[in-house]
Amino acid sequence: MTTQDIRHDWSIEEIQATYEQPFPDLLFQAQTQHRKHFDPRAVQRSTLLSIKTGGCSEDCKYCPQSVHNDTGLERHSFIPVEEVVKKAAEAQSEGSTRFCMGAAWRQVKDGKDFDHILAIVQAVDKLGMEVCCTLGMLTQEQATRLKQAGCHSYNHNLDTSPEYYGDIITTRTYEDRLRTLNYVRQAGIGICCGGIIGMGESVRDRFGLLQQLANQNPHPDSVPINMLVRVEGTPLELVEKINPLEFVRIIATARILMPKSLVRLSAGRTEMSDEMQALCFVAGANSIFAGERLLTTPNPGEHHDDTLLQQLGMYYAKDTHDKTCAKWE
Ligand code: SAM
Ligand code: DTB
Ligand code: SF4
Repeated sequence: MTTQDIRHDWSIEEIQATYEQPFPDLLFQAQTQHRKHFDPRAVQRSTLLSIKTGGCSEDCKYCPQSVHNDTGLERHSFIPVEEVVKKAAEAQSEGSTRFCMGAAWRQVKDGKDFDHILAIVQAVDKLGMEVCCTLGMLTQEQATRLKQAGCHSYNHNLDTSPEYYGDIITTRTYEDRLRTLNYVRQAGIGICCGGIIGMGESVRDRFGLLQQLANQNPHPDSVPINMLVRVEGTPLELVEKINPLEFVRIIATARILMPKSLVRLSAGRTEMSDEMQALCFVAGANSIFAGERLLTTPNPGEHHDDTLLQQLGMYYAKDTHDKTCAKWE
């Protein structure tokens, strides 16, 4: 295998060979890449907030917010700007450098809802935090307006391989996702793009997802790797839980394929042991979602995370742009 760091031409066979190495070799390779580009002790901290909850028309089989899934989730329309700013300021005082706001939409519609989003983005940007949004599909013009309002990053996941995608979502296509990602890139907004592991996909599907992510040029700035949160009332409620070591291997492979991207250990941490999370950090994960809640499901919470990082001799990155703390270059 070639050792050139940044590549966009990974074949499935190369990804498989990377992933299947003996565990010590895989972790050594991942750590080596990680240490070239990042402080291995620093973890970037993001806080999530659902600003419009439930009632989404898409049929994503994993999602508690889809109208197609009977999860008993309470719907909420928009949170007022002042309330969002208050929550963002709290997150900042707890050590988060990025505030990520999610809306349960298939796509953004122009008009008063989008104007409200733009006002929120401007207000959170003024706090000096990185603003991230995840709102569903966008047009080029909407992406440009988000950028102008101060949106730093846009989360839009590919979720799984192109081959397995249709088993999980039928109301939109892989191409729809790629199109929005292109608009976001064109607008000069950072890309946050990853997927979900543990939805009943094959290991080859996981390689397919990693290939799609790593062959984007440039690589996504951040890559959220979610472990499925099996929510009651979704069609994936009873799917088998993924083997923790397979998950760690995926994190390590993502780190090797995308050496300069933030690899975010995202949903599913309440079901991970501290030991599993520690292995993920050693494998190259260097970002988490903090707080008691993700969008609608529980997350370990500040106290647990602070204690864990302390035990590991690790710390939160003070500023994603602080080169002594997050990125070394
Ligand atoms: N509606 C927008 C969209 O789908 O792009 C934004 C919000 S959506 C909840 C953001 C991401 O959360 C999804 O792309 C999916 O990867 C992740 N997600 C949703 N439900 C999840 C679950 N039960 N477990 C793990 N990740 C989940
Ligand atoms: C991402 O990849 N994971 C976050 C964020 N992007 C928006 C969302 C996880 C959601 C988990 C299910 C929930 O809490 O509703
Ligand atoms: Fe959930 Fe987003 Fe899918 Fe809607 S588009 S069902 S909010 S993941």
